[in-house]
Amino acid sequence: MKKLSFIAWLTMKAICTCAFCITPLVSCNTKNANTFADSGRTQPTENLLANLKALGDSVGYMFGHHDDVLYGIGWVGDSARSDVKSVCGDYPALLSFDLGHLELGDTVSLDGVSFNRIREEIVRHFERGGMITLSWHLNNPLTGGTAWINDSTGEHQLNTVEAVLEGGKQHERFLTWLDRVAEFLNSLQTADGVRVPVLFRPWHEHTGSWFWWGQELCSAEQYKALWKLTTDRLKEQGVVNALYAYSPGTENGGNPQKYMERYPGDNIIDLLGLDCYCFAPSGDADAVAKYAQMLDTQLGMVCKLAKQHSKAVALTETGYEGIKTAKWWTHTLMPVLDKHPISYVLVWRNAHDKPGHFFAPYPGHSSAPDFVEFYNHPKSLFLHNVNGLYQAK
Ligand code: BMA
Repeated sequence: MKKLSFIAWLTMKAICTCAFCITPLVSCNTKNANTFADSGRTQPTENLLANLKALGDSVGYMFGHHDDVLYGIGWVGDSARSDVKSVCGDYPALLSFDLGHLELGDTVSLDGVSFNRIREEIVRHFERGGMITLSWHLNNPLTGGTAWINDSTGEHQLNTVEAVLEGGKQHERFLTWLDRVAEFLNSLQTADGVRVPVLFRPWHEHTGSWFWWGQELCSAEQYKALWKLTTDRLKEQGVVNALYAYSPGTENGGNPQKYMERYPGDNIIDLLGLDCYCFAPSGDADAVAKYAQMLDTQLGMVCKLAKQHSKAVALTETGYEGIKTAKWWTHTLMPVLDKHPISYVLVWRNAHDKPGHFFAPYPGHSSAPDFVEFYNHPKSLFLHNVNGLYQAK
């Protein structure tokens, strides 16, 4: 019932504000799909950005899930399957994937999925009208280790960022890593040659010190230079379909100066994000309430900054591992999201091979009925609510 009335409402919104055209996506594919905006990016990429900015302010927030269509609880590699869809009947509006190990020239990602499959799912989701975001848990080019800092090998003492910047001893190697990412982004095309716009979100959670690009492992200037090197190189390699997201963690404690301390600049970043998780391993109500409060403070700050800088804004990663309270979706997450003009909320993956490591419900999970309520909420947008993401307003 709700979906019918909601679509009517969305249509009205489209008529009133022209924010979201309900014409099918194909019309975008055939007409000005590969025309370019002044920025040098494709027009649909710029349209996506404009629509992201408008979304939060008007209709609501898209729901996203990492690796949603690749695997879930009790399955891996099935076709057209999604735990989210199995629970509520619709795909997430936003799908997220990770490029970790692409830099090595591997054919399979750090989470065991082939990059060919990831590419196929990206194109398929674009053709369904949905949005795609990409993270990158790349290895450490200095030590050969993972993206995560290994304390026992003394990695905390090393400055890998310095080593990959110009003049550093891993600079050349790092350029080849960036070129592999560029090649992948450039390969994201439909059969008709339409480039698929994506939101790229490298160097995330840099305010913590668990990745080699983290707070205590490089200076602010080096971190900003890393961003500039990345975006310059991707552009040089012909990438015209990427938007860029900045997504610190919550370590700033709600202080906007601290949030912006390592901001690479308005000319580089398109979307201000936030990675903020609910840590309550045994379902402790106080810990859950504390998360809601922190999320509220943080989103208030990030949304204000996004307005000041004319950027899109999103909750780029969140979730409650194992979702230990059955009403978490409508009692904890939703009331906070409703207060802030974000364009999307993304929850992390449902690992098929790591028991308990899941952030979206699956059929039979105790929070599944509550997730359906969240799905039925007018402000939460799933795939069928977002036609027109790549079209001009
Ligand atoms: C982390 C965990 C890891 C995974 C990584 C990249 O948060 O989910 O198991 O390898 O993200 O997807």
